[in-house]
Amino acid sequence: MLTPVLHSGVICRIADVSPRAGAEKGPEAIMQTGVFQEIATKANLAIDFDVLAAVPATADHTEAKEKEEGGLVSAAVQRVSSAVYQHARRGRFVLTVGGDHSIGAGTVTGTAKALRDQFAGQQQQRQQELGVLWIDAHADINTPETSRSGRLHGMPVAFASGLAPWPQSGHRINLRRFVYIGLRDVDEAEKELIARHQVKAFTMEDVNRLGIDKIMDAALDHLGPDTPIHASYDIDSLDPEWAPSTGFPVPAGLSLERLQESGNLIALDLVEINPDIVPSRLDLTVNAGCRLIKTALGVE
Ligand SMILES: [Mn+2]
Repeated sequence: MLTPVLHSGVICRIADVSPRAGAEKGPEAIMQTGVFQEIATKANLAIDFDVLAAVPATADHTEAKEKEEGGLVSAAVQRVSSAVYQHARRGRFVLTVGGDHSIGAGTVTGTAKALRDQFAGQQQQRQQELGVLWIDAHADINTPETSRSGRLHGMPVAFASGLAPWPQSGHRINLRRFVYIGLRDVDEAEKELIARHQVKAFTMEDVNRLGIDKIMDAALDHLGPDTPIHASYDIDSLDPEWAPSTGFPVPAGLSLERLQESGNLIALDLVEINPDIVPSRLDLTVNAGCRLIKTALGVE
């Protein structure tokens, strides 16, 4: 079994890669709490920090400007992908703090490719194929054709899986090794894509009904034993608007305890911490984020 021993980990801190102001402040807010010093001490971890370039937000929404930004975001996501790949390839646990969820297309493709290269030619096929947990109120699986908003942070799953043309096949994630947890607000076109590709999906309603431990067990069961897992966690899944009964800010409703206990977690993204949307809730959101990071790394 693949055990992600945390000899060292790496924090990729990414400012906003999309033309939407606010989320670029999330990583800084998390860093300032000192949570990483705490983790390093308690878990005796060597943590490296990697700051990845971002795309500056702009208020200019002309068509030409948006096209230019699309190109910049795409280039930034590719940089994220190769940075995550480099770290994961060395067997490091990679935590990426965003920034907006566009980066998810980069992070999961980075680990997917790293595993394939790391275990190439070996018998244990399960270890070669990444499992992905997408913990989010939204499905983020629109393609550029189906998206109504045109926003790239609603499309990372489509790009990462090849539903939208982007990564080389060696980087693509497999939608049969992919599980949604916490869905709440899914477009019709997305529902169709999820059904057509038989993607396993648990809604927030499922979580509220059965509890996160049962849902997580079912998700891990679906991915199969010995499957290395990358969790991509959108903090907006904790927002009371989307998850009213999870008791925000303590994310008991979407906790990662069970996942950590499985020993299969190799990477985590924490995205969309956006102080500008609800400034008064910043501390709560940041605390919830820190708590998730600690849980994922098994630090009390
Ligand atoms: Mn998302």
